[in-house]
Amino acid sequence: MTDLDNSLPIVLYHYYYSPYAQRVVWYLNLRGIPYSQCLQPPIMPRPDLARLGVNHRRIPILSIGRDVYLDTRLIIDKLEQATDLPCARGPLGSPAGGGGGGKASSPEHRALEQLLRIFVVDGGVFARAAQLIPHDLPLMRDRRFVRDRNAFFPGGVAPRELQPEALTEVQAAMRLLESTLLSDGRAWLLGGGGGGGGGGAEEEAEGPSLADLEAVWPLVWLTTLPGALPADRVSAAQYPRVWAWMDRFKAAVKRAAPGGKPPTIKGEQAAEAVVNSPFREASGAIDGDDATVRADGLAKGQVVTVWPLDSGSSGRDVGRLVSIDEREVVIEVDVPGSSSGASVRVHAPRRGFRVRPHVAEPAAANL
Ligand SMILES: N[C@@H](CCC(=O)N[C@@H](CS)C(=O)NCC(=O)O)C(=O)O
Repeated sequence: MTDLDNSLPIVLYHYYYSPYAQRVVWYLNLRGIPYSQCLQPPIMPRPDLARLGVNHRRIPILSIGRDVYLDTRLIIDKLEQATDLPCARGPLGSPAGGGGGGKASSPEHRALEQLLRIFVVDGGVFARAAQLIPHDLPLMRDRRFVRDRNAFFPGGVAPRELQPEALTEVQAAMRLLESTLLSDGRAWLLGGGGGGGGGGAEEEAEGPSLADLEAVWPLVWLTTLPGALPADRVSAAQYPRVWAWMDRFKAAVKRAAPGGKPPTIKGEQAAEAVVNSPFREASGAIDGDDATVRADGLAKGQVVTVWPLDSGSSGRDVGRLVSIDEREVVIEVDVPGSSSGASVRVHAPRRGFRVRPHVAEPAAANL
C-alpha cells in the first residue's frame, strides 16, 4: 500500500455525461476528497491527455501527482487504499481491499462488493444499458459523435435491433436487486453498518457503501436519459425498492457534496500541475512469477505497450516498464516535447488490459 502526500494535486479528466466518470465523481464526493476537473471533449482527439503522453482513449482518467490512473476499477481501488488522503470520510469498501475502516465487514460483504462490480462491468449490465441510449438525444444526432462511437463499440452505438433484448437484461438486473438484497426493505445493499438491515433512518444515515456504488451507476444513468426506460415497464411501479434505493443514493451524494462543483482547470494548467509534481508512488517491482512476465521475458525498463481489451483498444500507451504484478502494470511515459525529459507514470489494471513488448511501427517504405 502506498501513502498519498496531501499536497499532491488530484485531477479528474472527464466529461459530464460519462456514466463511468460519474461513478468516480460520486466516489470522490462521498469521501469528500478535494479534486480539480479537466473537462474533455466527448470524442477524440483529446489534446489535454496527449500533452501528458497518454494515448488511452477512455474516460475518466485520474492523476494524483505525477501518477496517472486508467480505468475506474483501478482508480477506485487506489482511492480506497490510500491511507492519508485529504478526505472528509473514510473508505467505502472492504477493510481487506481498502485501507481499513471500510464498510464491508464480512467476507460475504467483501465478495458481494467485488461480484457486483464484475456483474455490472464484465457481466454486461453497463453494456446493455448503453444500448438503450435513445436515438433522439441531441448527441445521437451529431454525426461526428455517432461516427466516433461506432468505431468505439464493435456492433455500433445503441443498435436499434438489440434494444428490446437490452431492456430485458436491464430489467433482469433490477429484478435481481429488488428480489434479493433490497427485498427486506434495507436502505443499502449491505444493510447498515455491516448488519443485515431492515431499513430505518439510522441505517440510511450511515450512507452507501462501495457495493451500492458498484451497482447503482448504470441504473441511475439510464433514469437520466429521457426515453431510455419505458415508464410502463421499468419504473418505480415495477421496481419500487430499486427506485427508492437510487433516490437514497442520489440524496446521499448531494448531502456529501453540498458545495457543488470542483474547480475546473484547463489542459495546460492540469499538465503543468501533473508534470511539476513528484511521483505519488514509489517505483514498484516486476513480479518474476507473473505468467505474462515469464512468457514474454519482461524486464524492468523494457519498452512495452499497454492497452484495454474490452473497448477503446486503439488507445495504446507505450512506456518503460516500472512494475507489474497481478493487480496492475505501471509504465513510465515520456511527456512529448519536454525539454527537461519529463515523464509521467501510467497505471493500468491487469484485468481487461494486455501488456506486450513494444514493437516499433515499420518505417514508411520509400517508394
Ligand atoms: N472500463 C473502463 C470503461 C470506461 C469507458 O468506457 N468510458 C466511456 C465513457 S462513459 C468512454 O471512454 N467512451 C469513449 C470515449 O469517451 O472516448 C473504466 O472503468 O474506466
